Amino acid sequence: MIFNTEMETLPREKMTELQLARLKETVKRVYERVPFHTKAFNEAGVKPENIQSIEDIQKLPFMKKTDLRENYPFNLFAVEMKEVARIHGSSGTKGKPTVVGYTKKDLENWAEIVARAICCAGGEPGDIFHNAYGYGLFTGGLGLHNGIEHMGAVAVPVSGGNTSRQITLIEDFKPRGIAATPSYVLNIVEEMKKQGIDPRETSVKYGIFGAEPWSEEMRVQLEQELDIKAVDIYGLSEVMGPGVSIECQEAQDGLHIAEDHFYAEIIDPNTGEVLPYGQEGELVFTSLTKEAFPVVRYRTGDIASLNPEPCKCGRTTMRMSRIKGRVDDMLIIRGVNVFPTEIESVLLTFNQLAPHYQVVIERDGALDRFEVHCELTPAYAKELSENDSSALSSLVKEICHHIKNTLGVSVVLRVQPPSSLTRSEGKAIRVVDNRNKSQAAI
Ligand code: DLL
Repeated sequence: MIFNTEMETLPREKMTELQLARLKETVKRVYERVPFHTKAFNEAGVKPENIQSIEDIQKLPFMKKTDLRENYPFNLFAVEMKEVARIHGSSGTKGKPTVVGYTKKDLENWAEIVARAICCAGGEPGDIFHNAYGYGLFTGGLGLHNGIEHMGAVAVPVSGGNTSRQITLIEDFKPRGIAATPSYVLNIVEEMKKQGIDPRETSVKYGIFGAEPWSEEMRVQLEQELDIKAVDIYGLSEVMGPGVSIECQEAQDGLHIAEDHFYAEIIDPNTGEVLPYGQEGELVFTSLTKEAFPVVRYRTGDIASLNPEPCKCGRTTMRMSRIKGRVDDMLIIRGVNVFPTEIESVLLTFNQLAPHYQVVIERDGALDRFEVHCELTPAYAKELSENDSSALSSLVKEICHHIKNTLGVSVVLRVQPPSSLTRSEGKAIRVVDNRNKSQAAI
């Protein structure tokens, strides 16, 4: 059963027509109700009536994360507080938290968007669904939760953490679906193996993984380890939360955007110029139906590309590529741009390595030193301890060589014993920047 099939299969012209009508309403709403937008529109010399075609969106000014921080907590809300039904936000590890609000109608729309997303991933009404995204200000837990209930599945609101209890509940409740960050699922898998449980033998058939960048190689690993279909779900609190886009289980080839609610653009992050389909750049979203917290051309900081071609699953909605990384998390290693996911892709081709890693940047005199910390699998560590240790140095050489060949950069590789890197319960910290002793969560 697929929710709102009509919206997912509209011909492109019809979708554009709908988007334009909703865009006009949104633009009018923010211009009339939110002083921040009135000022920004006036400065850009644009009025709501100047939006006559969907391309006219390019006349509108961008919004950035700093605008949310500067208007903390509620100055970007477009409704009075008595109309707000819920608040979410970011954890604020990089400064003040950012706060977003939802009216009852926003929450209903979001529940429907997520219900559609779960169906897209292979979910069916009646499924028991293990939701291991964190509940709280973070949108992952409650966002998924309302969608699970809305589609007629059974929500198990386990949240993140307490991994052995998660395993007991999976064993006892026998869920068909599971949602968590990919890094936390790996953590659950590892714990299952420690307990002598074969992760391939559980009841789980599909996984909805996201909230952090992950690679195609990681998908292969998760699908094999758990014998499931794994799909990528994307979203951000500023735009709504999880469900802005999701892969379909049929094609697993790009994430279908809920285009009736969100308009996507790709821009050159340096110039702000809109880029053609297929070209990689920064993802920008405009909300089309949100009441409490509409966003206009919000710069997500995430790198992706767009594909308007209909999908083999039958949906006609625009697809975005998997997120390569965040603009802020791009590593510039001696002039070469590298994202942690690209390093992940290389590491995961070595079956001697466990799928846990971290990039650590150290100050080395005047230069930056990039270290990649990774771990051996327990099986390979055991094999090594029984054989000669020169095998380890040849493995390190081979991995470094592979990184150099594929990404064009030299890194210092630190291969560590099993279970030595910190495990995540939510979003993994992939980059540790020790130059200023500050940590960046991605
Ligand atoms: O992470 C919402 C979410 C919850 C998405 C559960 C998916 C599942 P925020 O905490 O506001 O919201 O963080 C948003 O996380 O701008 C991306 O940088 C990153 N992100 C989210 N999903 C993906 C994904 C939630 N599938 C930020 N792939 C976004 C890569 C992702 N990065």
